[in-house]
Amino acid sequence: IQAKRRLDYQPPHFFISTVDLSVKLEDPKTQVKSQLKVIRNGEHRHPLVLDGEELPLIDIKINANSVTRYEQTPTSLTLENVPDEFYLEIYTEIDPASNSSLEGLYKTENAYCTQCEAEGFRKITYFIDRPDVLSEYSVTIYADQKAYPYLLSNGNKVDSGKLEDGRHWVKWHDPFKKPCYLFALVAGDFDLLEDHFKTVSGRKILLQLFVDKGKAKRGKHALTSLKKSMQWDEEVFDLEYDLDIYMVVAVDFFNMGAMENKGLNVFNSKFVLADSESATDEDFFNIESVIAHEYFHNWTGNRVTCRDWFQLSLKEGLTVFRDQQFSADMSSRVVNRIKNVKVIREHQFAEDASAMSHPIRPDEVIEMNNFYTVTVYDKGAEVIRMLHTLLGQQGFKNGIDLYFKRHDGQAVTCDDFVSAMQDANQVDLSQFKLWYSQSGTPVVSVKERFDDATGEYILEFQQINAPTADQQQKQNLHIPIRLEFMCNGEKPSAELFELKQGSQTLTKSGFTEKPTVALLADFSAPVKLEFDYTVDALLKIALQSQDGFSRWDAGQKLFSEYLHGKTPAGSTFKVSLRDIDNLINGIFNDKQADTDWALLAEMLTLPNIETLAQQVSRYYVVELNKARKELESHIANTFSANFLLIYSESAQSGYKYTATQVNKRKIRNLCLHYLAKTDIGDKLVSEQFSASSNMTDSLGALKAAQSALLPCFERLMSEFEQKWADDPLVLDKWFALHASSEIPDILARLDLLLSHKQFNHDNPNRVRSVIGTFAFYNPTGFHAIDGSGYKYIADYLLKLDARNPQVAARIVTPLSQWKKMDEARAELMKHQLTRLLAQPNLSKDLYEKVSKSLS
Ligand code: BAL
Ligand code: ZN
Repeated sequence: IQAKRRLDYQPPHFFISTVDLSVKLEDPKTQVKSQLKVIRNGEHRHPLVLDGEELPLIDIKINANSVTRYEQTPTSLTLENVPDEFYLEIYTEIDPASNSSLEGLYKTENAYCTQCEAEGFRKITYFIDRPDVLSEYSVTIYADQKAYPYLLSNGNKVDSGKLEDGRHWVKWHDPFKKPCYLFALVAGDFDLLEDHFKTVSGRKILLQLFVDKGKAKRGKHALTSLKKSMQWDEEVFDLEYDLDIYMVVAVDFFNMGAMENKGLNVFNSKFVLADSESATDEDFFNIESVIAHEYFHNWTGNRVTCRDWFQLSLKEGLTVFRDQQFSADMSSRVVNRIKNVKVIREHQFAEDASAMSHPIRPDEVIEMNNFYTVTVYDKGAEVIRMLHTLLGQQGFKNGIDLYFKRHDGQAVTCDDFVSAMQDANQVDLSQFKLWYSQSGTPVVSVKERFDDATGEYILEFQQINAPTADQQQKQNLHIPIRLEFMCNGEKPSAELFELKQGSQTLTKSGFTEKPTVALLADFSAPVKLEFDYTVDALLKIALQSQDGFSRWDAGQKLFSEYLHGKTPAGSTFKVSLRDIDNLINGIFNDKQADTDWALLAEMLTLPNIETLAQQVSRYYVVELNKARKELESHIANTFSANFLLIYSESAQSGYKYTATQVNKRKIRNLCLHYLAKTDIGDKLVSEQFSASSNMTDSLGALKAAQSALLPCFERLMSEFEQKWADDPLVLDKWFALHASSEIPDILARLDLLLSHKQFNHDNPNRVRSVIGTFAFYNPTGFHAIDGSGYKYIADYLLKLDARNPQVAARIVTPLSQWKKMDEARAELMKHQLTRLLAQPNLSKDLYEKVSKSLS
């Protein structure tokens, strides 16, 4: 299996200016006829090579004449000596019902739909399947009218008609040129919700949301979110929607979260459907954020797209940054920042520490689907955020304006993006650009000195860019570091320090006493910080900093050091239980009005075990988990009166998805989480569960019961199961809670879940809720010392890989992160990886991840 390299990029030999597709949907044979206008790019004699995966070819014509001389392989179709400009007609037949990979055109329980990013279009028809080939599409869809009343594709509906045999057809035309990965087709019977959005220039856009029959009520929040997104992008980035119609379809079988196809987004129903009874506040939040993300792609991704897939972060990093800014504006900036940073520290740092380490713009790829990663997406967004920090909002906006002025309608590179930022601001970003090419998590190590006599305070910074699995040589990066200086009795002062060299000093003078410094405020760069904080300094930052993020971060540091001190990993400095008590006392005394409930909840939450694992070179899973549980129990019992008081103060009736209500539910469920670990736990949790009429509080009760191993857990879980027996999307929460339970017979429990009547091995949401949750979020079960957890996952992946390689390759991630484990576990994990690698016909997806993790 061959890797593709970024530096091997060559422009395409041919362009395709127009595509006229006709798709006749039928089982088992769907006919796909495509007429392409092909134009040679420059002067050369290369053959036309089209991509196609396992496509039965029925006929092929050039300028209406059948072609007999061509070369067909399982992945390509080659035509020699073609004219410089011609019409190519290709007729293939495919079987969407048997396509379990959910890539290309596939059939779900009651609808046909497509997923073409990254390279799925080649499973529908032969094409030059790369993002720098932009074409104007016309699409005609034929299907049975009764079963498939809605036939949808990109752009505007231009014609439709009925046929005699109960079938009908609809023709679509998309006036915007696009790469084939943005093509979409959907056919089905849905409930339709409609609304309108009036753009800043006064155009009226029709918004349509298609959901499963009977689910219309659950679609309202998504539609509202869409309108908010459209308005925000006009207000913040001057970006207006371009077509007259915007459609969103929710489907149950979907590999990703959602897909930004031009004018026709396809969504995993999990990111569309919500009402208070069936969805949590977190679901509501995620829907708003994913709807925004896909909408924002219309400019950052669709109007300006990627030249090649190595540039994926061009659109994803930027669009994640935009959706994060949007979410921050819709709710709390600091709580959103904490949420983003948790993802980086928990998942992205882990990826960097693994064999899959790669820069946000990768250099080598075997299977592109493996690079839709936290590095490309979330670290990519951090890189954009650093640009925003360095250039300021206006400078950043000027860069964006220039980017669209230069590149609208083009397929471009990350370099083009940085050039626009650079030219619009007349700054030199050449060193900054290394963030695109260099992988790994930089360590910024800082030492402080204070001269009593002169009042000078000196910070010595050092950046350490250690080799990673994919790159031995590293260079110094341009790292923006926000700092806050705190002195007794004075207003804290903040500043931005730009670390560019290996070692660099910052000298401040005029202090009458040694200041307390909070480093990396707002997590201004995706780095790990090393600094010999004292416990007192951390307590001061946690309780007095002006910056909510720094307060939270200092508290997390105290919790983390305390916990590592309880394991053989040890800690860099001693934090005692008294220090923890002082911290929590301080947090409670500091509690302010309503708006701070969410931050208070964050401050009182211990770092999760996955994040803790990334802070040390060896992950002592059992010891760390035990220490974490004991600390939670200590906090719960020491501060039970405080928790109980807030628990009752934050009670509320009714449900609305508003910031005030959400924040109250958040703190209240956090209190319940701790109170569950006290002697009133079982009673309180049962009461909340019975009284709750919304999913946030019901799930809060179940999670509290699970975490505290309460006797009521099993009973409440079976009540929940009965109530939601016919709602698989809700049952996913139930599946996941069981799969993450730290019970001795967990594998038997998993077997039961897999044989549940609502479980479906072909539905990625179900598979992720059981198998994914166990592998990622059941530390003691997955890492059982006899290796049974690893074997269970490997056994499942061996079966899953044949059906859905993309999902299999995601779930193998925890197994591939064996390097942090003790020798015994590492060996057991490698043994399972070796078993996987020995499997004949292993997918490219799994092969790439497994082989890298073993090399
Ligand atoms: N482009 C794939 C899905 C997303 O990032 O929006
Ligand atoms: Zn995206």
